[in-house]
Amino acid sequence: MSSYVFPKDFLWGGALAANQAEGAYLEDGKGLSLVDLLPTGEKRRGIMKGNVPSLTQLESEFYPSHEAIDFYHRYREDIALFAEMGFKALRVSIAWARIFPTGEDAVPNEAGLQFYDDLFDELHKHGIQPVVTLAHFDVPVALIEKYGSWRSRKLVGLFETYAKTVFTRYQDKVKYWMTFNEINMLLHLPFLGAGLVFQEGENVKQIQYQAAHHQLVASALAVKACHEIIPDAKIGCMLAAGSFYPYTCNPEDVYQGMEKDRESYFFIDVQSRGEYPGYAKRFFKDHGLNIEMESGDAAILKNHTVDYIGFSYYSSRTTSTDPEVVKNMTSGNVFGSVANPYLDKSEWGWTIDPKGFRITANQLHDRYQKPLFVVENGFGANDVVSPEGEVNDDYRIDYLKRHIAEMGEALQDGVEIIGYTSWGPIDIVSASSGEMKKRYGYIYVDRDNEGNGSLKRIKKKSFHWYKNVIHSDGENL
Ligand code: BGP
Repeated sequence: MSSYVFPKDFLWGGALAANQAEGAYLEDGKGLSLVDLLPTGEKRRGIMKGNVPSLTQLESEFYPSHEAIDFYHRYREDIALFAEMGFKALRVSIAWARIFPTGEDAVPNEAGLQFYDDLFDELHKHGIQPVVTLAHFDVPVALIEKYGSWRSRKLVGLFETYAKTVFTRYQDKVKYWMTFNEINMLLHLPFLGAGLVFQEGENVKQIQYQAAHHQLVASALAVKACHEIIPDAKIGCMLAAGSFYPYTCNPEDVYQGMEKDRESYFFIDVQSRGEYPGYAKRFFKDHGLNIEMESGDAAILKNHTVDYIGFSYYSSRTTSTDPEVVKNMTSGNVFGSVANPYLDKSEWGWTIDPKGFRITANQLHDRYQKPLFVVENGFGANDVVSPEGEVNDDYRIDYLKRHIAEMGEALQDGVEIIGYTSWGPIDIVSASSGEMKKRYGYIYVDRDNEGNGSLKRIKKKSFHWYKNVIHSDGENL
């Protein structure tokens, strides 16, 4: 394996989201958030797509995320373990509904603000930089009920107020920010990404792209506020990345691959280049979409572009125009990828493609010419604790090793990468399934889907491996 030495200031670490780790979902004045309503299992996918029968009905059930791994009360212990691995950065998200329980309260919830103050202090105590996402699949439920979430322009101002509140409060503690987690997820899982709920017969595309416009303006306004309030901070966007390969060299397949990539790049083109690309305008026209924009929007988007491109990378994707090939869909992905015969998959059907990581990083850098930040990458597996109390997750080490090696190659290709925060450094609730059993951590958490387990933390084999990677600046993989 490569013996590339990563830069000394490279931000090694891990990444979490509030709703998947904290638990305490109604504690200390927190309001309900959309992710608090998501069930586990079969029902979840339909709801994440916006087919929501009734919001109130969803409230009554128990989900693993309500208690999650109790990071809300145990973060000190967990951060000490991250520090032991040598983390330089921890990506977390702020739960909007901890700060503004209904999304439009006259004053923010002090207990919520205090929680993140304490969390950031604890990180700094260990020399760990917080990297903070403003919205990680997180909208206060009250705003979904009252305004239909991001379909309403009203959310732009409310989000701006929330962003300004946290920038002001944490200006001395947080220097790396991100606006919307995996902003392109809005097109694939619109309830998860933007709190969108569709009624029978509605024009889903129209609603999605209108909501996307609102998020893009809100994101630009957050960039503006961040630059004004914390001049030495960097604020980025966040893309669920992974390039599409054409299944064959048939130009139709190649063209379709380009179009599918653009479905995602569209968001980042606006956030990073500051304007709607021509292909998006054509798409709106061809589909009869009429996106309402206010007169000042173009200037807001143009003048407040992001400082870096944050992205998650788990898999590449493959596309085909041949109906016979399409029949053979890869299970478990939301991007409509067909199976790639050259690549293996995880138990959850996620394609494993380390080389694709280097390709994607190069493409993003070529396209935007801005620093990249790898804010998610990792391997979800159903880990088992041995009778000796050990978790021998060699498969995870193998996945990460191969991906980090390709990231080193990308750096040597001239791609500027600020850091690497692998997903779920401690086991947390899975976003796609809502379960505990899809685990990513270097640290095992004794908790199952039904809420049983002591919540005890156990270091996995990968814990010691990652520690060594960080200590050797990526040289010993
Ligand atoms: C990304 C999300 C995360 C996350 C991760 C892994 O899409 O930003 O929140 O959990 O994927 O996905 P999963 O938990 O479904 O395995």
